[in-house]
Amino acid sequence: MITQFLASDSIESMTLALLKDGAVIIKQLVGDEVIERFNDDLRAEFDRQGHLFQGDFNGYKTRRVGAVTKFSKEFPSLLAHPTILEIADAILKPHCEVYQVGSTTAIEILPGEVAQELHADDTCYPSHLVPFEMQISVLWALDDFTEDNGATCVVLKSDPEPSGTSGAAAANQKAVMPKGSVVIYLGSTIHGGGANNSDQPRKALVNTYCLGWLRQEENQYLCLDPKEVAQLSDEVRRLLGYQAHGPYLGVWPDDPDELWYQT
Ligand SMILES: O=C(O)CCC(=O)C(=O)O
Repeated sequence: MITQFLASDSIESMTLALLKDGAVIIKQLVGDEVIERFNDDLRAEFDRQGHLFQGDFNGYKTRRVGAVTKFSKEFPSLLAHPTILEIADAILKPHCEVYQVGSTTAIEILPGEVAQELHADDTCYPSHLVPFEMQISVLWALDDFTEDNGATCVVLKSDPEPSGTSGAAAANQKAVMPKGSVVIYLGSTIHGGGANNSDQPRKALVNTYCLGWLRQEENQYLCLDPKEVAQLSDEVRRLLGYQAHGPYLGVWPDDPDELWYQT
């Protein structure tokens, strides 16, 4: 079973379980009002462009919206949620100066969708070359996730795949959780969207945080207009990649941090 935590539990216990099992759930980390505002922000985009990203991997009864910061004023409160950032600090900061957002994707799995191919998110990098995690994924439930509506399927590292099992059957756990909860998984954790055998859509928002010296999976500099970036808080701008990594990577002449490195 994916270990479930409450927001009041210690970050250390969540991080240890995440490293051991590959995935943890934090129940109802944000209230329904946050999720409702976020769902309202996304509805028009799911309907307008969600079908454009259908295919063998994403599914043919699933709608997706990328560049989520562009479409939602509520999203930064999830992206920079203090509990999430404390966990990202613990997993990623030992391997970089600063980490950054890798990708932002809203996913609506419609009734009748089949289970997604199982995969690890860090296959966008040559992750086999390093002995540590390069990214984490944080998937927020925008609806209640149930046994049959497409809850994310996860292969727990602590619960090895039984011999002879492959494909969807190898995903031994489902992230069943109420709306407003999150399932956090490591970049190397095998997982996939579940089959939706219910009569209602299942909505989620997944974003990754990756080491600051990596190329971002989704190009935030092209996703967002500079005027939109200017509206964001300093913290969110930095998370989106608008900061240098140490003194030598991603530098620019007007970098406000430049002096910091000279002291
Ligand atoms: O929708 C989900 O539950 C997971 C989606 C996913 O893993 C992906 O598309 O990479």
